[in-house]
Amino acid sequence: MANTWGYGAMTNSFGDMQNSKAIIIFGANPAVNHPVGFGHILKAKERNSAALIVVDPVFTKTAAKADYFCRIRPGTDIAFMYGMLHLIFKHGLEDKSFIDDRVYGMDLVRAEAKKWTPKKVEDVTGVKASLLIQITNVYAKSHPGTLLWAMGLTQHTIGSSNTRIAPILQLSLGNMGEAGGGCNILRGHDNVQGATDMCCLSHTLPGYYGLSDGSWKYFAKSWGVDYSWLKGRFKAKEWMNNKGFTLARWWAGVLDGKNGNDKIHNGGVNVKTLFVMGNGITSTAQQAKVKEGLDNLELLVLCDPFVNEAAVLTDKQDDIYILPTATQFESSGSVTATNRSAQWRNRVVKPLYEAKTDHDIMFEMSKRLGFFKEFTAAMKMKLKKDTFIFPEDATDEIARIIKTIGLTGWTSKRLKEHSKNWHMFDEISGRGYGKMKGQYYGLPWPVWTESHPGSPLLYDIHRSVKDGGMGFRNRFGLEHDGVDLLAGKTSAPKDSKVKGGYPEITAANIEKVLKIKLTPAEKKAIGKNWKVDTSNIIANKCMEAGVAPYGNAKARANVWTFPDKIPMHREPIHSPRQDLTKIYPTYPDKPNHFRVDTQYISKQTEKDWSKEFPINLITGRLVNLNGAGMENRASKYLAALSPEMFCRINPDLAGQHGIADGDMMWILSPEGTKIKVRAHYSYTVTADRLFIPFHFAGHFQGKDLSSKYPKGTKPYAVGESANTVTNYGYDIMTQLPETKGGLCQVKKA
Ligand SMILES: Nc1nc2c(c(=O)[nH]1)N[C@H]1C(S)=C(S)[C@@H](COP(=O)(O)OP(=O)(O)OC[C@H]3O[C@@H](n4cnc5c(=O)[nH]c(N)nc54)[C@H](O)[C@@H]3O)O[C@H]1N2
Ligand SMILES: Nc1nc2c(c(=O)[nH]1)N[C@H]1C(S)=C(S)[C@@H](COP(=O)(O)OP(=O)(O)OC[C@H]3O[C@@H](n4cnc5c(=O)[nH]c(N)nc54)[C@H](O)[C@@H]3O)O[C@H]1N2
Ligand SMILES: [Mo]
Repeated sequence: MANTWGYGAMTNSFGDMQNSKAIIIFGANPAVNHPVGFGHILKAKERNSAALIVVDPVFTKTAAKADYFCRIRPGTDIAFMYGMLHLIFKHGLEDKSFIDDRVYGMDLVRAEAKKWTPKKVEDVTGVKASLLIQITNVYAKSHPGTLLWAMGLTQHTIGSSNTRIAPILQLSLGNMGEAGGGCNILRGHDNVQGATDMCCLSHTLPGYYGLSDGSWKYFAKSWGVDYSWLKGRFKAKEWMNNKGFTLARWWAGVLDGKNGNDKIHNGGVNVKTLFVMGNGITSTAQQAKVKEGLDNLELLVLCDPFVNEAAVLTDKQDDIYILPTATQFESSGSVTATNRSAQWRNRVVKPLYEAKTDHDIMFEMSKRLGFFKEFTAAMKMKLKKDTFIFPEDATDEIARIIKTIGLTGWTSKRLKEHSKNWHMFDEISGRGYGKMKGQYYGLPWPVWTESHPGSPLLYDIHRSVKDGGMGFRNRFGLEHDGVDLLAGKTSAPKDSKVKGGYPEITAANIEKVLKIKLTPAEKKAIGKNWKVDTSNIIANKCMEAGVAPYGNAKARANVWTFPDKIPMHREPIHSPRQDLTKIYPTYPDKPNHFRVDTQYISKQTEKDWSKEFPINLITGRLVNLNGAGMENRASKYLAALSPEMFCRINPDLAGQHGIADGDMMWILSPEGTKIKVRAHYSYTVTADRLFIPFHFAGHFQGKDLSSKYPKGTKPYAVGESANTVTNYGYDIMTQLPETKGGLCQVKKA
């Protein structure tokens, strides 16, 4: 099961932040989690005197470098950003022509922002009105400003709304499509951007093609397999276009509504097998439920270079297989970075001992399950022989098929050339020198054609499409409720033959929009639209006309298909402010959310959770450990930096509970679960909140599971998983767990 927490990609890049005049960070701690990238932020501070504003419930190492620190209450960023928008509109600091030409629905935002006075924002977020006014002034008046976010915005029931309000703020100031501006979403894992782009997800096909008959047919053709064969892999046709379970809630699929768990919609059967490829499992919220899910599986397969601690957590005795898997150093291929650029990675050593690479495991599995031929058919199309070369032919298959995000130019040959010449590019602009001149490092997508240079800044109309320019994508029709959705007069990218906005390019409209004539041969070869045109005629003609194949439309501030058309503040399910849950209640319950009935309002109103559990629980990261932590806790030197699981607790709170610095303490959760951890006194947190890292496993609710590791595999550090006490709660669109918005109580152990 792949792992793609959070969403989005950087519109710009780390290097480009050196062009910023102001930097605002919401819910990210790059000094710890992106320490190399953070160097660029520090350079912007030194060279441009860029103001650094950090909005975080915890005083982090990033906050320590900030000019302004806003200690926000968890889950209230929407209120905070509306507060900024309130002041921006009130004082006329918005970019009016940008909004007029390039944004749809800002009027709704303006009306909502009007309600969020600094005083009201102070009450909801805990950030002083004077500080809000000060930072808004600095940020709105320093153009260009860049906005960064990461997991502090996404791991909430309103995470998807958070990821909309942030771009809205940037749009209001005309900070999109500008060097030094943009929304820079700091991605997580090595190649998590690539995993997202390939849609190792349960609700899309690769390249974000939707689950529709049209997409399946396009893929069947491109993969060289029969559509009817693909259809035959499903129980019935309807399941082809049905979202699957997510990583967050596969366990609900196993438990099938038993013991009071949420009901599932899975055709009358429950999940029986879990096949894990590169996830720690102890990194998932609600570990007691995860354990119950693991215990009830028929088969558990863990492909991992280490002993995946799912095997330690479960009481299941049989039918658990750990397949020794090779690491990145033992394999090669392309990976995608946080700024949409690719790198070619070379193998360092052959797989050690009996380890196999991930792809070899998949090939072997497909052989035994009887579909190796179909699985590899697309890779054989290039050589037109019954053979293929891995991974080159896989990369070229991706380049051939994925048009949506413009991967046509990502051929293995070009990617290798870029990685080999990585020193021939500028660190700020990404522009190449010498023989790499005219290209951008790693060909950040979209790379519309095989000779396109890549697009270092998304939505940048100051450069031509041929040089990486583009407007916003036309994706949702030409008008909505009578309002034109295409961009306005001054919005066409530089050198465009077509002025103003234009629709996405199809076989039907290409002649009219580009004012060209296709030859009969071209008419025969052209695909229906730019997304499925493997002839590349649409892309090539568009490049000649300086037109982005995906159109030039307005960005949508109003997303009429979502539960909240514009982002709305809604209190976390487990909120310390019961008074505010009445004014800003969570969503209605959502049946069949990725196949699982999901509770919102019924959970929020079940009782006043804050009476018993008054403390905000914040989970996050440490610099020496990663994710579920097994890889690093198995390193003697990294483990030594944090040898045991701990909690950062304010001495005032600790004092109230008789907990001395260094004492063992319990953290109790509304889930009825608890963990035993070491208290570390810290003023980085206030007395109403705790910070715990989520990188530990090997203890469960006070019990040491050390004896369950296979001989010789116990890591140097084990401890309680933070996720044993994270609370119920899932994002309304993506089902990401609310691991940054829960409640807890503390007790001396
Ligand atoms: N050393 C190290 N580096 C890593 C990783 C690692 O495990 N270790 N993991 C990688 C991965 S997978 C990812 S996704 C990235 C994640 O990178 P980050 O998102 O930076 O990671 P976190 O520390 O989880 O969370 C960031 C901050 O969000 C704050 N926060 C919590 N709730 C809220 C809120 O409601 N509002 C706001 N404004 N802030 C909030 C937390 O206090 C925390 O400081 O890091 C990557 N880099
Ligand atoms: N409470 C709380 N929970 C969180 C978060 C949080 O902030 N708070 N953050 C969430 C986020 S953003 C993320 S991304 C997840 C991260 O959580 P995980 O995805 O569980 O993170 P990792 O520990 O990196 O797990 C990767 C597993 O893959 C194995 N591995 C490494 N290389 C390879 C390889 O080449 N092939 C295979 N097959 N396996 C390999 C490792 O040994 C490890 O067991 O945690 C999430 N959980
Ligand atoms: Mo992540």
